[in-house]
Amino acid sequence: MNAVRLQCLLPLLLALLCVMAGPVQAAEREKVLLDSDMVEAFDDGFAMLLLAKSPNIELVGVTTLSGNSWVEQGTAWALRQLEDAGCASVPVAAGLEYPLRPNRHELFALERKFLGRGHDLWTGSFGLEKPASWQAAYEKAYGCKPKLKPVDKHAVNFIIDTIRANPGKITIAAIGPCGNLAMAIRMAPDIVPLIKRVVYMGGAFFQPGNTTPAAEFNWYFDPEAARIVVRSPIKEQIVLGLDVCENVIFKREHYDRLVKSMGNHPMSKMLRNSFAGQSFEKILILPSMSGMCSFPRSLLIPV
Ligand SMILES: [Ca+2]
Repeated sequence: MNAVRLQCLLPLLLALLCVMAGPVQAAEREKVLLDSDMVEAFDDGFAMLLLAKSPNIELVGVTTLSGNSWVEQGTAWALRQLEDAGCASVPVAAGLEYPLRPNRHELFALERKFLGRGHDLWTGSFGLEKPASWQAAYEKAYGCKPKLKPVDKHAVNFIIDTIRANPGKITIAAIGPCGNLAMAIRMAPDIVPLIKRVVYMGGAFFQPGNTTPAAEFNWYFDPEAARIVVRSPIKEQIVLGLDVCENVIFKREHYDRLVKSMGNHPMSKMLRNSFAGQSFEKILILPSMSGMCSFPRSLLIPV
């Protein structure tokens, strides 16, 4: 399951960096808002840190919501990873706890029974116990009190305010379900023409889904939200579905090299924990990660 989720992230990063490549001066760094169902030292965690550390990008904020994790967990993990990476100044705003459709969590098992299962057994927050708070999630994960805290603003309002304050300047990397962005558009439709672009990890177009035989996890988690956002007249939307993402593999040799290079960095233990277990041995030994440098451009599907 881990390999599949990680595959979903690497081409997105490449696409972001490609889209934003060019003669960018240090003073004109591309402003990116990352909207994520955050995990620890894995796909979305790597995305956040790469964006936070990229010299061409200004990561203006990280907004979290439930999906691969509960929003409480994702918020805790975002804060801890930014702290460990020396990026404590990046604001984190916590967002939606549930998909837009009422009682969606209760119906997940039933839907899967009738629709069938995809090749990824990961069920995210559909199958996890909900923490009492982001602080509780943090203390359970790290055994101590958090040093950082999220901003005192809901993620939906953070998105609205950030877009309005930077008209035409913000790229949104939507690498989780689309609930935060959908709510922002519903609450403040004036932001739609002010968004520079949205780059999604979502959907499966010409291949089977990973959660059901037809559906990819992010958009299956909250299909109403995805519909609202994708159908909004945003200037530029780039969708990287499973068709792109599952061509990109993170192999054991890449993991070993990464762990070695990290030495005793605080995130080294986090990384080892994320990749521990049978799933790595069984699934991650797959075709070369070099695919991330040669994935077919035709699969960057404009909508
Ligand atoms: Ca994600």
